[in-house]
Amino acid sequence: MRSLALLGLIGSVAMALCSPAAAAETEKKVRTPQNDPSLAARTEWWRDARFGMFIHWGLYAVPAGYYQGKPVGGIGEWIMDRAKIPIPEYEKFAKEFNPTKFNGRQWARLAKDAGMKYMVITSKHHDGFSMFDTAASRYDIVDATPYKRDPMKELAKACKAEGIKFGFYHSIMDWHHPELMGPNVSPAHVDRYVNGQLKPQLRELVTKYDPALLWFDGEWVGWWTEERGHDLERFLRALKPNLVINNRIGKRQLTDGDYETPEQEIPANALASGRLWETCMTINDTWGYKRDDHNWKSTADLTHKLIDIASKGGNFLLNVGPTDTGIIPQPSVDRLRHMGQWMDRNGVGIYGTSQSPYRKHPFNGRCTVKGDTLYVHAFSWPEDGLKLSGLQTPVREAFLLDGKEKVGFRRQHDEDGVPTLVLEKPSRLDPLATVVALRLAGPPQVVNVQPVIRPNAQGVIVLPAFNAEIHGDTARLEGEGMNANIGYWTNAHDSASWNVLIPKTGRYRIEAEYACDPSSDGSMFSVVFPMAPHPDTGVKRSFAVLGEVGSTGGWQTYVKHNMGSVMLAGGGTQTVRVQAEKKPKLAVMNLRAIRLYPEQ
Ligand code: FHN
Repeated sequence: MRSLALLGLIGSVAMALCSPAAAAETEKKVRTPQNDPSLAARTEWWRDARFGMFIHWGLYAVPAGYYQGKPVGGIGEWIMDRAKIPIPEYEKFAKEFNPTKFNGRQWARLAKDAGMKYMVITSKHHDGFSMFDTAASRYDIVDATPYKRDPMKELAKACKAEGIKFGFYHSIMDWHHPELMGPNVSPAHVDRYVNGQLKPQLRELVTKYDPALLWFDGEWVGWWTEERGHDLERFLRALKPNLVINNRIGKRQLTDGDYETPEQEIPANALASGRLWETCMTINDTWGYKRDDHNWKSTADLTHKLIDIASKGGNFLLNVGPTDTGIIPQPSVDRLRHMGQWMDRNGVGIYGTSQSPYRKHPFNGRCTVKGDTLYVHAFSWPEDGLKLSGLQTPVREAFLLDGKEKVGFRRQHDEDGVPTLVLEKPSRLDPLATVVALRLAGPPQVVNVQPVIRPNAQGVIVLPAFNAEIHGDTARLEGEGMNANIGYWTNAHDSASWNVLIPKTGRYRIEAEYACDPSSDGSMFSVVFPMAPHPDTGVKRSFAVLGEVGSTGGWQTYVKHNMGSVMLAGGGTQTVRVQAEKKPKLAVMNLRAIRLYPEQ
């Protein structure tokens, strides 16, 4: 009853917020569930869902990556642009589009079997072709193809039957309107498109198919403005107040829509702004079907991505690109079914969970949280036990989510005196990820400890990427173990740091192991060491060793770059930091490790 009453309260607050003054107020602020009760209420199902199916399906599935007998590079749904296909030529694909093998119930059932709780399908992509029956254009699947049926009606009904929330992807940019192309689009043309097609079609989508979510895209065009985005959002909220809408309805500002949409990438941490977010990703390399794209991600990789995203409080919208006959490629089906079997056993550790208390996990895996339960998702398990350093809350019991086998545990302190829970290796591990539920004495409290790095047997101090504390929203860890690197370092203000024990004062040669693609014009960085405070003023001091990043031939072609030797003060633990000293064209570098070699 409490939650119903709460919902009632939020519902009434939501109505109050729909007044013009309140709407104007909302448009100006960073909107999060914490500061916007109506956003919290309408996104409750979405935040619980965590996992959804993205579908890019349209005329581009007919050429499937080829035009005039030649392969066309890039993502399949961009073939009209990449191959510079004139509109009349592209329209001819409609006469070949006849998805007789389409079965909406099969697609909805696949999403359900995969453990996905919602589906977002292209009602209209940038090519301007409408995949639903619309009165606003004859360039649609019913009027322009031999199929003559509306698959969206069938799919919406099937999703409802399978308990899958249904949503549309709708492109603002529209290549079927030449008047909207080029640098000087007149506002009158935009008004005619918005009032003559965009809004009428969105009204049709909302009133005929009752979607729970609208996923906008193509908002980057110059003629689409922040104000037009707010106007469109007001229009839609008036049609259906509890519609979940992404940030691409505007210009991807923190004040646009209900959530952020990182694409083909996973943020390093939960978003500092507190905004909801969803990573959308292809299962191979293309959104729309391409007959020659066989670069399928492994099920383990996809499952680890889902877990990583959930551990940061995000959603995973994983894409499939059906063929022009209406078939979802078998490699996609196989992966989704395999993920679904894992979700059947372990979905409790994903659905409705919130972000991990760890900023950096002290083991190869991730955590999620629900109330007093900490879910430990282990990608591998050391023979001598999985160490959860920093967990302060007492553990009542530990068991495998899959089969409820009890998991033994003991408490100890690690070599830095940090309280550590050691989980004994279970009798069997899940090849995708083994999940242990820890029932705690209360909500999990952890000390986000960073391991102290000591010299190895040869006296060398190795600062690897996987042990770094990464600061900022763009740079993030890629890969696992010693092959991991700090990548996506596109913001020069991001940095990485390590806690290091330098046992004695001495001279050390510094080496950086990094990679940098020729497409990025390299960068400058520094390795910063603390110094003793100024003897008179006590002011904290540090010194930096500069390094230059040149092209190494590729983002995964690593070199060991000698940065020279310096005297380092020994004694206690100190923080060593790597930071950019020049704004990169693309990214600072991919950093695998910093090494400090003692010199006699
Ligand atoms: O240009 C589109 C692309 O075709 C695809 O739809 C992705 C997935 O959301 N979004 C845009 C690229 O950012």
